Amino acid sequence: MTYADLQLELRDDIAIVRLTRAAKRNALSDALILALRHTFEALPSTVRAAVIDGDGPHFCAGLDLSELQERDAGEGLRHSRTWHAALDLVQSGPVPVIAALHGAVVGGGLELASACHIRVADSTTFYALPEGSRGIFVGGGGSVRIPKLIGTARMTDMMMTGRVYNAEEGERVGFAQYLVAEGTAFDKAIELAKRVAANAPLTNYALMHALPRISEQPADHGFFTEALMAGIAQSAPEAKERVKAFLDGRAAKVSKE
Ligand code: 1HE
Repeated sequence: MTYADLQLELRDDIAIVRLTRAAKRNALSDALILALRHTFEALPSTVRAAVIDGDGPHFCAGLDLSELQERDAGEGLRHSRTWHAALDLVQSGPVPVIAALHGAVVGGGLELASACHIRVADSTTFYALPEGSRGIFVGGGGSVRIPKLIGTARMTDMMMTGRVYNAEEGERVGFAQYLVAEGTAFDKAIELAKRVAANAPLTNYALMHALPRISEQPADHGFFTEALMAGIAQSAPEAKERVKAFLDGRAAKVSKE
């Protein structure tokens, strides 16, 4: 399947999903949201991790505002749910996803980045939620995901005052886990994706599906769910082999280099 504004490239077991609508700053049209959804639904089973990247000077300018004009309330609600369905497949789909950020990561672009598991930002990155000044609200899961990264107070401030965070500030408050030099976010994302892809699939599954649930459970439930997940993970043959490899001196030690 090919799409006008999205490219899928496979490099061994890494999928590279690239927004290719640079002339419109990778603004997310309905067609592009659908393309994202279909791409993550149909990733080949050989893929172990994915990287999302954007062509041109900006990662993503958010919702395609030219499509907003004609919707009534019911259509707006259904439209928001199409974003939820697509971004849920990024967050809870087949594989861990790493966002390679640069330039504008704004509005729905920030919602897309927030659905990824790891965010790598280069020094040109900036984050904003212009929904506040456009008279609208987030609709792509931002009110659920963004407070988990930076807290409700910071998100409220961003939307009420139009505050823009630069790359350093964005890393400090928790938008990105990695901050790298200009033009190097993609390479760093690929490097990380290779490491993620080398994990036992059940470990990645636990991190994508168990950890977010556990962190929202009351402690007593969380401890129990953790114990269930730990029991399942360590009983897998791959876990036994990896532990044996370490004990036999065949696996890498933890190193601060
Ligand atoms: C767009 C969009 C867009 C650019 N929808 N067409 N998002 C926003 O409110 C952000 C709006 N965009 C901007 O503030 C700026 O475009 C950027 C800071 C991202 C980039 O600036 P710059 O100077 O590099 O580009 P530009 O000249 O502003 O834009 C280039 C073209 O892209 C131009 O079209 P052209 O035909 O005149 O060349 C722009 O109109 C077009 N463009 N951004 C449509 N967003 C699920 S709810 C989510 C709610 C939201 O995401 S609201 C926030 C929307």
